[in-house]
Amino acid sequence: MTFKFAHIADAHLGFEQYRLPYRAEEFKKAFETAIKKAIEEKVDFILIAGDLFHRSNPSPQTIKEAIDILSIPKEEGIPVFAIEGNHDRTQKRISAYNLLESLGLMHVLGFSEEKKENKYQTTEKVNGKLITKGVFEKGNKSLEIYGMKFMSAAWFERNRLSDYFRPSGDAILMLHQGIKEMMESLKLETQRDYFEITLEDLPDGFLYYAMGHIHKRWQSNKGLGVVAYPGSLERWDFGDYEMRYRWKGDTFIPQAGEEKGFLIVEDFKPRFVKLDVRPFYDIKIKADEVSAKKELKKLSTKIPEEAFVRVDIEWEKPFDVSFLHEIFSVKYLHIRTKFKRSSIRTGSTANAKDFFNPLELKILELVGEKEFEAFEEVIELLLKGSPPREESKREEIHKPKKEESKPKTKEESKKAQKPQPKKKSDLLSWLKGERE
Ligand SMILES: [Mn+2]
Repeated sequence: MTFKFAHIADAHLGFEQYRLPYRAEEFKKAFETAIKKAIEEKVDFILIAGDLFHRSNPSPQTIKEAIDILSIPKEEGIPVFAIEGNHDRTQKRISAYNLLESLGLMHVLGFSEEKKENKYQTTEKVNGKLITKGVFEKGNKSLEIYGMKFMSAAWFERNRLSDYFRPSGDAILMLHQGIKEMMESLKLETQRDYFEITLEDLPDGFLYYAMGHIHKRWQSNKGLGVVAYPGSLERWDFGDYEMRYRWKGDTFIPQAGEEKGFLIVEDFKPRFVKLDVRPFYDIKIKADEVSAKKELKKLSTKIPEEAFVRVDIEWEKPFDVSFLHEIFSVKYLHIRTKFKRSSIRTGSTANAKDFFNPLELKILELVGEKEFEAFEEVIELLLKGSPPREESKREEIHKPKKEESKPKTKEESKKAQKPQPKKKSDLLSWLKGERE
């Protein structure tokens, strides 16, 4: 008799991608479909490896969606084991997961403040900490399911997984972390430095490492165990494309991306189950207006209407790209341009670093990505960033201007006009909380 389970990660319920409410609906649908397919597969249990929710404080509607969907396996008597991800963990004592646990819809694994003892959970003290693990019995076989919510790199500097997670029999370990070897092999556009551990850091002796966090599929081995990431259920961004078209001087080279879905694991061997999700197309072209128009028009016939499309146009001279909206009758179109401009003053190249302070540069970088989701981050930066700026301004205003009337030489005024970038350390020290 073998164990059969579903391994789902990064459902991100409540994520209004590109601020489109219907995308949250689609993320919900994907999760619902995954759960239903898992039940059709007659799994023994379901693992949710973090980021079930997009935020740690999901809206009542999003919580209701989770309740409705997780009620399906509950009615079937299929237990769900879960850990919190970086998106939905909370520093508060009770998270949305604990709420779902109280409703009997899931079993939360990992460090715990209370002893949980029931049919599917047991708690033990390891290294001075209470750790709740899952237990699943089938016939005369027993399986342990260990897990831990997302932990920062700082935690891994002080702790080793093997200090806390030591299997005593057949066991699974569920984590929401990035693994260095994975990040190096995937060459991602985003999430590039999202790793806290290496394969080496994974504790020995587990038969299956059920991973979440990185939104792409990946698989490796650790001892006799399999290390697997199912990836996110829905497409995360245009780097997570279904199809990519790269311009090779005179023609587009198509490159198929990955399918999205989750894993059905039988006898600790994962098998991918595909979900039909909204297609993302990523197009890049470097051409003048006439060729770009012609080639993109040709290409557009290959792209389904329901697709999300990103077009990158690059050329030596700027031109109007509004024709793209006529060419592509798709659900969502994101245009990015990279045009060379003739420099106003010859012999000098403008460098953003000369004009903006580090805070402004960071915000420009975030906002420059038109598809950016970092609104809160920007607001936080602005809020955090404003006091020192305000202070220095105020200082200027209140300072008696002694030398105001003194005429300046050409050289001096030139110097004065050139914005002085702030010390590099300013923003960094503040983000680290080193403000006085
Ligand atoms: Mn995630």
